[in-house]
Amino acid sequence: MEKHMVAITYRTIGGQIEVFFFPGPTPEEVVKQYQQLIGTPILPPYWALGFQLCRYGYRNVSEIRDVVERMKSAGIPQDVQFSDIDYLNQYEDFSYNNDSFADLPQFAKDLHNNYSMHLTLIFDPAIEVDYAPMNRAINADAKFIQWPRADLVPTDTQNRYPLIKNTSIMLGKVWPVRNVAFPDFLDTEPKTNNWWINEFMLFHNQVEFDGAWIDMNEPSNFGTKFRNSTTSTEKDDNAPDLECPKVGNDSKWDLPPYETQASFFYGNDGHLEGKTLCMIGKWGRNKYYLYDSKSLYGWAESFATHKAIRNATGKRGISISRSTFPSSGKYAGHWLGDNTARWEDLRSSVIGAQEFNIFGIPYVGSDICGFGQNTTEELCLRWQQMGAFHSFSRNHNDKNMAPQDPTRWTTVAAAARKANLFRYRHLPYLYSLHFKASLFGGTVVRPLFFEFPADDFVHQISYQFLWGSSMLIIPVLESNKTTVDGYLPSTATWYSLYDAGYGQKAPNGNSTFSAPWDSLIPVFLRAGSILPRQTPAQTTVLARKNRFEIVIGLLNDVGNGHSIANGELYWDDGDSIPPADLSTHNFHSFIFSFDATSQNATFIITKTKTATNLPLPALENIEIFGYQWTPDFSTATLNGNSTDITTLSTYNSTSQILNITASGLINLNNGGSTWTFVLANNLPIQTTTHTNGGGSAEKTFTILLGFFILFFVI
Ligand code: MIG
Repeated sequence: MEKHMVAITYRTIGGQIEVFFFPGPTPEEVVKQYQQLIGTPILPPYWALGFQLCRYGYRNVSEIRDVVERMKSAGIPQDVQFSDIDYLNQYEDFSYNNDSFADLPQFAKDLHNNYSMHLTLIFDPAIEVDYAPMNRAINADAKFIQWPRADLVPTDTQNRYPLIKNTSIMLGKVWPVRNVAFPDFLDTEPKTNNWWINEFMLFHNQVEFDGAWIDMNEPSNFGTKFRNSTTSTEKDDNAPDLECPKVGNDSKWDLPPYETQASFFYGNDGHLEGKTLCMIGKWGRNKYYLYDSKSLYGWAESFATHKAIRNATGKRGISISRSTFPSSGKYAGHWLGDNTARWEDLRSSVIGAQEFNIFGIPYVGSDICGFGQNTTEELCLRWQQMGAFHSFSRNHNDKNMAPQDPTRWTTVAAAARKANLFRYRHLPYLYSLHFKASLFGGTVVRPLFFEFPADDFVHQISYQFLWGSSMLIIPVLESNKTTVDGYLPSTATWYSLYDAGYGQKAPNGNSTFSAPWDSLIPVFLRAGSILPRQTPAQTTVLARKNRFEIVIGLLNDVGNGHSIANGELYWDDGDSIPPADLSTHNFHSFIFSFDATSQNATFIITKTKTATNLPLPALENIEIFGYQWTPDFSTATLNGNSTDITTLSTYNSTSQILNITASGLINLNNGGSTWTFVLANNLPIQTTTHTNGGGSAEKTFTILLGFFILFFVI
């Protein structure tokens, strides 16, 4: 590879810069080294890898019940249902609307008990200042972002609220009718976080939610008067706008000599305090100016909410945060924010998910079908197909937009069903990738150049990606297509895992791949890989009870006529809270290896760690691509004992797909730590014994006779 010179220019107006160099040398190693510094990513619960549905603007619970029911009737796997701020009573955290959402507590129970599903609710950081949670906060001495001195407090506004009138809390204006305060998640005491955790617990006693969606945590404020603006954003007199100091020494935080690039890009009204709080605000118990630390707000809220969701639910839980910072991935996942229902947004989401994997936040995805503006049937279909390959896979829609859940169009429903079923079948692999990232660091959804850094061509590829090292995805990202152009790195061999040429070798280099609406998008398995999979179901809770399966893409002719492949599986209960040191968590891990020659095939499973009280479904299906010999099913043995695979197993010499299937084939629960499965091939006929070149009937007879004699000898 060429060597490149890189130059970076920083213009600073304060602060402190720390520069770290990670030697790699491969990109994946750089990410792992980076995560040694910032922490490895959180392990999501297994259900959080299921498909999720949301929209802004559900009018009531029965509307949500309907969509969940429609998804189920359409057979589209779904694990999580969301409710946006619509559920709240007057947009106040830790409340729900007693009219339209009165049924929310029962709905949560029904999701769990009748659907095996989970519920994620939105929580905004801003707390309305005159209701019970604020009262408890004040009583607990919880802190909020505040003015650094009492003389800066706009007393007119402050005096409106008995609970806080003697405080220096900086009041903003977000969704609630009256003013709001922003919890001080950097409070070191940590009274604020304890109060936040307690609110989650109290609210969970009412509504049994499973996940937390933390939005607006940049922090976002609607009513901050722009300094040059004559117009006010003020909507009603009950909640005056925030105004930052504009003159004198106090103005230096909000009127520095240069502002951020982002504020310039925002246009004429773009200033540091625009749509957020004043930079003169302080938190960390009056220790840090927002000027220096504002970017940590979402991080700090993620840190607190990670604890809150676990304390409230007693389970692993998950949070999704809009604002993140390095090391946020240790506590939360991320959605890529408000996109628009446009093809360019679908495309940028493919890049966004790869970037957040590089940032150490692999639990990431976009608003499938697009958030803003009305989507189209075709865009939504292609987005569902692609989004099924992002770890956080959620369809989400803005308030006044037409419904876009996948059941809205029969074509999209069919495509989403198919894509989700494929995803669910391969979740044991996706989960293992997350498990490994949590244990050792690294990416889950991976750019091609991470796996093939020496292949110059892949450095230009943004719109394809991998799951780990073994599965390559080529999404369709343009309208009016029934094919997609893609590139398969030529230093590897690839088998199709999708409709066109399933199980067959795919051409290396640049090709045009078939991708009609009713097909999966092109997906390929890297030769030399073994992926664990599982028969899918409507939810992951149900799928986890199904049989395990294995798919093997053989790397042929590696030397001495061997064909080989390797893989692994990490498996736990998927829902318990793991210890801080994940390596001591209760989990199973297995290594798979496959080695075949013209003589026979040997598949070895080695258990490298055993969990207690965690029985696994049996492995009952092994599908092998690129198998070049005709196996003799009657010879199958497991740990030296004959095992009957003859009834359901198949081999196709044209496609070279070997499918070994038997009920109870490999019981992964029984004692040992190694399973060795051996299958002999039908040996080429020994021509020396047939000098007359006898016909095939004669050969079959000879072979049968041979077995017969063998049988007698035994
Ligand atoms: O002012 O909660 O990014 O996903 O639907 C918008 C309503 C507030 C922004 C989030 C979006 C969410 C919306 N929120």
